[in-house]
Formats: sequence, C-alpha cells, structure tokens
Amino acid sequence: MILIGASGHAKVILDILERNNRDIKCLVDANPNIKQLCGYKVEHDADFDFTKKQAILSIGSNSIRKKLAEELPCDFVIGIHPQSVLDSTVSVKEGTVIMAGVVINRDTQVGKHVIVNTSASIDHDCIVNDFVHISPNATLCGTVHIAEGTHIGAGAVVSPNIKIGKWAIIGAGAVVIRDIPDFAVVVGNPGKIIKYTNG
Ligand code: JB3
Repeated sequence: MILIGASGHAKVILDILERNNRDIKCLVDANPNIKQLCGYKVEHDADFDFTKKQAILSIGSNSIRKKLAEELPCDFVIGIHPQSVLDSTVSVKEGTVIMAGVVINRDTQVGKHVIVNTSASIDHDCIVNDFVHISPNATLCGTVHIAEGTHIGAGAVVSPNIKIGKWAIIGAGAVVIRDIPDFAVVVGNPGKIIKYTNG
C-alpha cells in the first residue's frame, strides 16, 4: 500500500501500518524535493499511477484530504493503532486513521478520511463526519455531532449533546458548551466564536 503525503502526519501513520504488518511500497508527495521518509522511498504525483492502489491520505489539512479523496482513483483503507480501544459497535469508514491511545465508545459513527489523533476520546453515540480532524487529547462527550471538515484542536472539550457545524475550527483547549454553526472559529473557556472561515 501507499501513503499520500510525506511529512509529520505520515510518520505517525507509518508507525500504525508497521504495527499492523502492512506492506508499505512507498509514499507519494507533491514536493519533488522530498526523496525519502523514515527509510521509505518518496515518489511524486506527476509521474505516479495511483490507479487502484491501496492508500491512506497522510495529510493533516482537512480540505486537501477532501480534494485528493475526490480526485484520486485509489482504494482507500483504514489505519487503526493496536493500542486504541474501539467498542465493537463503532463504525469507521474508508481512509480514516485512529492513533495510539484513542478510546471510542459504543454506537459512535466515524466517517471517511477522518483523523482521530493521539489519545483523543470520543464517547458514546457520537457522529464524526467525513474529513474531520480530532486533535491529540481532545474529548467529545456523549452524543456529540461534528459535521464535515471540522477541526477540533488539541485538548478541546465538547460537552454532551452538542452539534458542531461543517468546516468549523475549535481552538486548542477550548471548551464548547453550545451548538456551533458552520465555518465558525471558536476559542476559550467557555468557547466563543471569534470569526468565520471562508469554508
Ligand atoms: O497535530 C498533529 C499531531 N499532527 C499534525 C497533522 C495532523 O497535520 C502535524 O503536526 C501537522 O500540522 C500536519 O501534518 P502534515 O500534514 O504532515 O503537515 P505538512 O508538513 O504540512 O505536510 C503535508 C505534506 O503533504 C507536504 O509534504 C505536502 O507537500 C504534501 N501534499 C500537499 N498537497 C501533497 C499534496 N502530497 C501529494 N502527494 N499530493 C498533494 O496534492
């Protein structure tokens, strides 16, 4: 299989794949100056045939992952660190990665090309939509819904039953106690909207 993107996020996914004994052929990056990562060869988009390759998009940007997922003719696969704990009822879709120390509790649904980063906690009955990134040590309490493309910052806490709209940004350490609309940027405790992104 291959990884698309050859920088810091790819290093963490390589570790997961090695622990799962996956056969990693190479990485592919847009930057022709990157030749290798962690001992693996790095190929480049311009001269690489992506057709039917088993792949993970190892790029932290939610919008770039979305663009490439829609463009590239790969078979996207899931990467789950063996030291994560997922209840048997949890569903996870293609392209998603679950890092070390993550706990995901009963009846939660995780969409496509999601990053659930190191030691994040997602409790029961949550819905985490496509292209979301839950950063290290973030906590989603029970029945939290996160719409497409939203970034939950490191150590942020989202209270039970909260809905967060699409392509929002929740700052590191924010505490979200109210529903958040699409494209909002939220910081602080209690979390306050300081501006809106362009999507
Ligand atoms: O917060 C944590 C724990 N990790 C962060 C991660 C989720 O996101 C990390 O600290 C970084 O903030 C970020 O990691 P990432 O994505 O590895 O960051 P960056 O150094 O920006 O690397 C992105 C790589 O993707 C670069 O090497 C780009 O050249 C490459 N890239 C961008 N667009 C692409 C494309 N590669 C290919 N093949 N095709 C593209 O279109």
